[in-house]
Amino acid sequence: MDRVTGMNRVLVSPILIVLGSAAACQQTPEAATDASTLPAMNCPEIGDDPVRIDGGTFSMGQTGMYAEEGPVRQTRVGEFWIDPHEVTNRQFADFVAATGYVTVAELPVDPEQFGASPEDIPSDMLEPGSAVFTPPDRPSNDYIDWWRYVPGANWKKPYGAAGPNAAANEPVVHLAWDDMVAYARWKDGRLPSEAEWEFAASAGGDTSREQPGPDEANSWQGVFPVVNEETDGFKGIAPVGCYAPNAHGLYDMIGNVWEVTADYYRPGHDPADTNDPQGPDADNAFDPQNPSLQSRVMKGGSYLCAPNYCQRYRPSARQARDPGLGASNVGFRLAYDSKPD
Ligand SMILES: [Ca+2]
Ligand SMILES: [Ca+2]
Repeated sequence: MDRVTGMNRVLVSPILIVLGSAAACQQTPEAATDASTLPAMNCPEIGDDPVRIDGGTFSMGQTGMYAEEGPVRQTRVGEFWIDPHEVTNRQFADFVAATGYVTVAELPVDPEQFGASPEDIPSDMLEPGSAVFTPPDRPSNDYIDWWRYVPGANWKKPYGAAGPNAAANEPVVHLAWDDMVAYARWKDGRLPSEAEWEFAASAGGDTSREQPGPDEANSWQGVFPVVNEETDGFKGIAPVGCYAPNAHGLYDMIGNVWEVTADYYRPGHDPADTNDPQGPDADNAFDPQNPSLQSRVMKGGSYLCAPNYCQRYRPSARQARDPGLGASNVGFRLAYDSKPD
């Protein structure tokens, strides 16, 4: 059995440094809603077989929402295959069992990555862990108030060592870019390009500014980050497949967890790059919030997207993702060049 080990955290976001440590926080991370308290939800068992997406041309991008989504241009993508749902903990556990892989969030933390003296770094942050959504007890517009670095949080323990184990049919979270790539190689797949993901998510629909309703996707109802009415049935992550699939038969493209794509991030699209675009080169990646990082594009929004915050639960919406740090609302799904075995 090969033992595959994730790369060290050579890319660490300044966000990690400014995140408060869990010990300094009065609140505790929220576990997913107890299934016994949920309204009746249609969460059928769904298969893992990838779906073929015929190539085509579509209007990629959006105007009138966030500036980074434009310009709209007719964009072609070729045929590809894509997972019908976000990669689940069950699927990732199969990978770990077969390879012995250890994720970045489980590895020792190198103090040198912070660029500061070890005595200036909170001790919690020198322990393996990940970023966990922790709702504040007062209204806030500052993400520092609801993201905490939680030692012991990783894909197996999404809310930290004292929390529940990861549920088999929920999407795997707390992975770094290298972890996703390692899983993709094991599955003979790859992360989709942003254009492929957006083409598959829009599924022939018109570009819309509409956010999905609570019966359409796992998002946040109420005033984020304080009031979570959970009228969609889930306070946090939902198992995959609880909401109706799109016209391609793909579940949870919008909402539940963000999905990382292969493209490097920079604000806006290159208007000339319309034939199976792959995003900017690494040298041209630019994440305004983390200028020192080569961030990736993530798509679809998450269970934390609300009408008053992060109106990015739409196919054309996009956000930059730190490649070296996982989070409790970020996952992925794979694409394939041909039908997988
Ligand atoms: Ca929800
Ligand atoms: Ca999703």
